[in-house]
Amino acid sequence: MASNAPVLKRSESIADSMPEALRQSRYHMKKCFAKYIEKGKRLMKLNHLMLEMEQAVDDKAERTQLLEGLLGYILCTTQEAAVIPPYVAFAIRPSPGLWEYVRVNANDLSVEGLTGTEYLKYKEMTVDETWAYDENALEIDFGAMDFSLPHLTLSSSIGNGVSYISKFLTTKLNNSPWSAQSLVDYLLSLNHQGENLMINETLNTVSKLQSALIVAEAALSSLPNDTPYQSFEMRFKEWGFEKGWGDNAERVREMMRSLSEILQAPDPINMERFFGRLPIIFNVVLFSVHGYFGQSDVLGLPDTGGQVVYVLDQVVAFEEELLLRIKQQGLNVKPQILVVTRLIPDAKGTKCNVEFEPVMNTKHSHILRVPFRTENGVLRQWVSRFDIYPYLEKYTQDATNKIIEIMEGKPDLIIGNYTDGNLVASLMASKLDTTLGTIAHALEKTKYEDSDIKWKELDSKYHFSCQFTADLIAMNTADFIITSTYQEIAGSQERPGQYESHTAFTLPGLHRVVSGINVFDPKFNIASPGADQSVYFPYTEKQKRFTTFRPAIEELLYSKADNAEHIGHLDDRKKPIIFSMARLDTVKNITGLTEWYGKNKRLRNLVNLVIVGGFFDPSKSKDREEAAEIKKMHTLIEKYQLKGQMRWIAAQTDRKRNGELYRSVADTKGAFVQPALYEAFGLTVIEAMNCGLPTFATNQGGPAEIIVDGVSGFHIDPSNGDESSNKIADFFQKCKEDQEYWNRMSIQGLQRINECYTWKIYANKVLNMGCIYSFWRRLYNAEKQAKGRYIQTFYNLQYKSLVKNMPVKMDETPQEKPKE
Ligand code: UDP
Ligand code: LCN
Repeated sequence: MASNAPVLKRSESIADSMPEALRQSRYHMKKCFAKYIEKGKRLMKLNHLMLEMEQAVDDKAERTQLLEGLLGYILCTTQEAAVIPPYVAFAIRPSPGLWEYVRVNANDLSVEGLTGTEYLKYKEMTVDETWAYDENALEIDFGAMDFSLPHLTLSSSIGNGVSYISKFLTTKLNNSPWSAQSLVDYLLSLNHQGENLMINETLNTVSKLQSALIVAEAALSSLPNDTPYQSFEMRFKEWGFEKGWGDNAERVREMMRSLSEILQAPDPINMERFFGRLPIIFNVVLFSVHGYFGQSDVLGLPDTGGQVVYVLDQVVAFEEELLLRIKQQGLNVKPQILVVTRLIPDAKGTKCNVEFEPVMNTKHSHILRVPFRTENGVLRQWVSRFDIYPYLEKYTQDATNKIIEIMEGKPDLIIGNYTDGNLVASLMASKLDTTLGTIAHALEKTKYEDSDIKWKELDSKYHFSCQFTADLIAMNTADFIITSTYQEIAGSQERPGQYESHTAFTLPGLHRVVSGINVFDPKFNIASPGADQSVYFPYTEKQKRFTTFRPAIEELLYSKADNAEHIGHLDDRKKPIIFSMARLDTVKNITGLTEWYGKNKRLRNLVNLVIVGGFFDPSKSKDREEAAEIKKMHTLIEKYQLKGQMRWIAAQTDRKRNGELYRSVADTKGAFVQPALYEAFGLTVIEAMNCGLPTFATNQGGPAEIIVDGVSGFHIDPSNGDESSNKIADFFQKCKEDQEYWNRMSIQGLQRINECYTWKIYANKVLNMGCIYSFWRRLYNAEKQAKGRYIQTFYNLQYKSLVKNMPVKMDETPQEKPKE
């Protein structure tokens, strides 16, 4: 958009202002709209609209003037347009989360506002007119169930759910005695295995609690700060207080003061802190269903990327934080965390056939593996995440029984990961009435262009009809949604977020989602993950480095011969290395990076290229996309004659060695490059930055937020290979001229990590969410129940019938006993 473009007044809608904008350039616009409709009905993206506008308005000066006006602004904020001659229906997104729909009649340039539903119908007409005109087509409207719930209004506040809720609760408690009593009732309900915590029935009203707090605070004021709780426990119990306030007089006093203030005149900061300290969460279940999920030898297997790393690191961070909180609450309780995944009998040398396994670096956390069962017995082989849906309902029942048996009761918090884990988590949470958080590391919908409207074409391969339906069920069941970045929820100025793309979409012939999820819902929160800093630490920390890997890494990077682990070699080892590591999915664009490098002579003269990912024989890949990418890599290596300047290393499974690999690349004064077409978060980006490796990462998705361009690393545009490869070359050129430049970028990357991307920050935030949303769901119980009924209907009537049509793997064997 031109910098001086007139922006709409806040009060004006696009439908109000567009007629005037069209009138200003009526002659050109008539030509332009004639061009848009000349090819008949179709769906157009912004680049098509712009291209055809350029063709219609061939005078450059006129075009520039036009683009600098209001019309330019409207066009630039258009995401797509459905052309049904003589109409062109626009989906316009003036800012993150905010959409407007209008239709323009190409004959007379008249403009009318459309509702979201009307726009979706235009979109459907491009592929299926019968469905679009069907008055009884199924419409899914989760928004209709949410009308009485509070919502954010500012795009800039999206993702700050906890803070919004704290403010909202503050106002509610200030204005209504009913809410204060709800808080008392909630405190009364807190217990651990039937033993009361915080207060008992003696203090069952606001006024009784307030009076008792005054007495207790007076008693505490005479005690030294470090007086253990046990020494005044009996007296407090007589007054109606139970354990959980703190382990010593100081902490109990702080907590009681906090509550007194909340009951007198609440403020949001105090509110958030108070909830974060309440003894609510002891037992947590994390679902990460599709495998392979293991602690070693799984990375690099299909479907086993960052999610496994994330969940394992997450458990360690949760356990540490829970142990600290429980100690400070003065309780003697062991937390339990179960990571629940699938047991795969054909485990391919991994431990994915082991039922119960302690999580490394924890004391009380375990992996529980539950097999997929069908009427023929246990399913032995791995199943792609796209084909997993038929097994999930039975899996949920089996997993729930097993979890309750192990935990001797129900968990306090359930967290799902990815579509399958989220669906299972929602079914279980609804059944047990437990607080639910969901995480979608990557929602598939945005990864494939027009995946909604083209669902019929894609369904046999990807089963998106099931996936998107399952995603909606999980998002709407969740009490809170944990995201890694703002982008994940509401995208950027230019691009809609992953969740935002579920606001309104349509699967013609199946259902029209008029309100799938609202990104202004306060359930959305941002908690970015970190990287394990005992593995990914700066290359400068020489005494900590894993020197035992040196010979292996030397061989991996520099030996001359091709073998099963690497192909290609580096002739000039004095050159810095640009390094990338990822699964060989199309979206990771590793082949794109290889091509950019191949084409850019200047870059080739400055640096070598090292890639880690996939393996070399496409016929051995079980993954459809991976096989295609492997073939492409071979073609590119040949085409650009890369041997001598490029090393391609097969997927690596040893995290510690990978940590040392990043650092070895840093030793060469190289850089990490993450060229993905879209990346939800991008763990490799923060791993590299933790190792002090300057990083270039895609501007599409999470990395755009992780890195401040030119300060803590660099953004690259995956759709503009020349610009990106030149940006990398410029960096290395500059490093040659200014010896300190590389060090500065390395240090600034590390600073960014330590300020924003650590597991400690993450665990603290997420457990606070668990606590505050446990109360929130109680407060809005009636609304939750009503929505639950709607979700249940959707699940039973729609999801289950979709699943029935999916193939179930047949080569199963009778139930066998899993290894202990
Ligand atoms: N990884 C690995 N070996 C490989 C490729 C990737 O160990 O051959 C690890 C990588 O270090 C990171 C994770 O897998 O921890 C990938 O996470 P990321 O978020 O970058 O991408 P995802 O695969 O989850 O989409
Ligand atoms: C899945 C992805 O695609 C990545 O972008 C994330 O970094 C990873 O999960 C962990 O959250």
